[in-house]
Amino acid sequence: MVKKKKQELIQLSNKFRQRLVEQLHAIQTGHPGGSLSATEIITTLYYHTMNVSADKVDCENRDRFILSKGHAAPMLYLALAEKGYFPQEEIATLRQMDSILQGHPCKTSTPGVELSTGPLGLGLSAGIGMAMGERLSGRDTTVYVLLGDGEIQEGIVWEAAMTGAKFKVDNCIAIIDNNGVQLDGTTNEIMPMGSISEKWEAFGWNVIEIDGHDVEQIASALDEAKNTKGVPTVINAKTVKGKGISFMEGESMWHGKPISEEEYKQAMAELRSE
Ligand SMILES: Cc1ncc(C[n+]2csc(CCOP(=O)(O)OP(=O)(O)O)c2C)c(N)n1
Ligand SMILES: [Mg+2]
Repeated sequence: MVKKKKQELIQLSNKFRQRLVEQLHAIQTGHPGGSLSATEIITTLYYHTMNVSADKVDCENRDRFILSKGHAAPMLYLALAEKGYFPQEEIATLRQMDSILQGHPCKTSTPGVELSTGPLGLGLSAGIGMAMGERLSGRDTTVYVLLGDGEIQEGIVWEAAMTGAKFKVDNCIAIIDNNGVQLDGTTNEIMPMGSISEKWEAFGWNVIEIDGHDVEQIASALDEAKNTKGVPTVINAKTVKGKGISFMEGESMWHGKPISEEEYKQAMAELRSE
């Protein structure tokens, strides 16, 4: 990756973090932790990897992104607004009645959202189906599905994993935001999963392990995944829940907690000094 692109992705990620904190503080609701762990992944997908454009929302040849961990919607909305899918002013309406930006992604309300999500576990099954449809249509498109590490405890994820391997769905790329934390504890406390990478390998997937906050590693893993044929790829991205804000990092409490005035000031000071 050229230096300029790397800088752009890092700066955008920081800008999105600041906007996220501003907005969630303003509305006193929403999910900061899982939005902050997914920041670089979503930014790199939209600003480096995916063939998508706000001018061509319905273009047949577009890549698809599914935010299976739908509670990280605020970060997705920031990336979509910046790309021009809807005016930036809409961000201020987040989670309000009749807003186009609901607490979880809604395909029929928000331009650029490819699948309504929120109930965890469903995105990969839908993504595998979409990717198979794309392949049948002869289009060279890729479907990217972002899952949480707590989310993959859902049984349907493993049905999708088996299906992806059986039908060699190499145009569907799964990314696990592996922050080690879920809603009210660590994944080890709630439901220990052992080695996530070994589990996916056992289900027949090509596995790439990366630091999910390093934009260069994310970009090259996504390239490698796209070039891997005959087998689906999952990127096991090690991340930190609440990344970038010291008092939120690794704390399940910040899965979905309102940001107080004092916390807001400290968070913004930390992000601005980066
Ligand atoms: C089927 C279902 N069960 C429970 C929930 C409530 N819920 C929302 S987020 C969450 C924790 C998710 O943890 P993880 O997948 O690790 O997400 P992240 O750490 O990235 O925020 C839970 C249990 C839900 N949305 N859907
Ligand atoms: Mg998690």
